[in-house]
Amino acid sequence: DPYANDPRRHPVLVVRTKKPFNAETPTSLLVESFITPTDIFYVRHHFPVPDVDLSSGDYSLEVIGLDEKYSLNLNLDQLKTAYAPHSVTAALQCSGNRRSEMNRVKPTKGLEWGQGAMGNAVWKGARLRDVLLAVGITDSDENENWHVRFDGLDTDPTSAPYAISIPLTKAMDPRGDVILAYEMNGEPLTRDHGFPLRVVVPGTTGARWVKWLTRIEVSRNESDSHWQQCDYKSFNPSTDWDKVDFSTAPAIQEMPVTSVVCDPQNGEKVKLKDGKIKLRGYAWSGGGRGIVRVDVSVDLGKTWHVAELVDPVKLSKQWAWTRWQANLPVQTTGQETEVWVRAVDSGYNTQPEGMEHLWNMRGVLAVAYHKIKVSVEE
Ligand code: MTE
Ligand code: MO
Repeated sequence: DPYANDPRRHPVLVVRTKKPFNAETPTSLLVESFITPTDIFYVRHHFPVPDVDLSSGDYSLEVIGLDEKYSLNLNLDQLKTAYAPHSVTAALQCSGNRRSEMNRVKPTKGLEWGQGAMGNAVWKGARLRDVLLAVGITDSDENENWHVRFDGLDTDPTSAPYAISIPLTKAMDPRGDVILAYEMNGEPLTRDHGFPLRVVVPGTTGARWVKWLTRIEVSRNESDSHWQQCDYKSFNPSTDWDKVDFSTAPAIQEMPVTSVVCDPQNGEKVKLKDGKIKLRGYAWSGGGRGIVRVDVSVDLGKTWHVAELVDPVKLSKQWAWTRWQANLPVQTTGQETEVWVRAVDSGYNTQPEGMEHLWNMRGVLAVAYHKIKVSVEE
């Protein structure tokens, strides 16, 4: 069993698949803290978890500039001492977060994620920009359309590593905060989250945050891996597996704005307090666009209330999520009440109303209004 050496996990995680291990955080716990504790942070693996023993000296990071003109080989200590550490608070979200809501329109292909394939953490590591400068990459117009490829230590049955790329402009942006992280929430990375090293690409979808990072290469082209070329892309609802041409769509990088009601949960009974119900959740947008407003409705959008933003927000370079809360007056009608939430980001982008026209065969970017039903009791 190639999975026999996988680490032990927290029992509270909601397991979607065991081998490979894929599990999400219950959203009632997500909303409890700005920083998601590492042991209950969602886990998304394609393969068994690599087991790196730093004392054996086997681990190293290879960094290769364009056309192999310059290259570096670093062990973890060398990376830590040669490059100034930088900390970033950033949310990590899977492209397929909330897929189960899209599956209610029509089944898609992918893990049956609820709303917990997302978390917010403090990451610390070397700036990728600094490492790329050391292999001869400069700030120039010439490399505007180049890419940075990342390989993990985990491999598929044909021995191809999990591999992905991001645009070089994001990697080189001095304010882009892309780091090669060796710490998560003040501790060395755990095996499930990429020990000893992972890429952190704030504002960008989880698939690009390569874990167990062992190789970086600057290239004129994107990674030619399956995951870069034939996954993590979206199509219109009429495109299905038999007619899809993956080369026609760009890879998902930045993610669109999303928001979720975490408490109460769908189907829960809620007690009125002074004629009101209390709602709590999270909101986030990609590309560093801060959340400027969260709207909630308990009457199918006839009236909207502005929720209070719990965590501080900036308009740009806002990588972290923002929790929100609202106290809303509700009539008890004996019927279930629908609660809707949607967020607006600093580009005034907002969420579409329903999943129907957002539907795509891979079930990614499921960012419609989050709608839940609760029964309200006196
Ligand atoms: N990196 C490697 N090497 N292998 C993987 O399977 N999964 C990716 C990304 N990095 C993956 C990886 C995906 S799809 C996501 S959503 C995030 O890691 C999940 O990170 P987490 O498990 O730390 O939450
Ligand atoms: Mo993902």
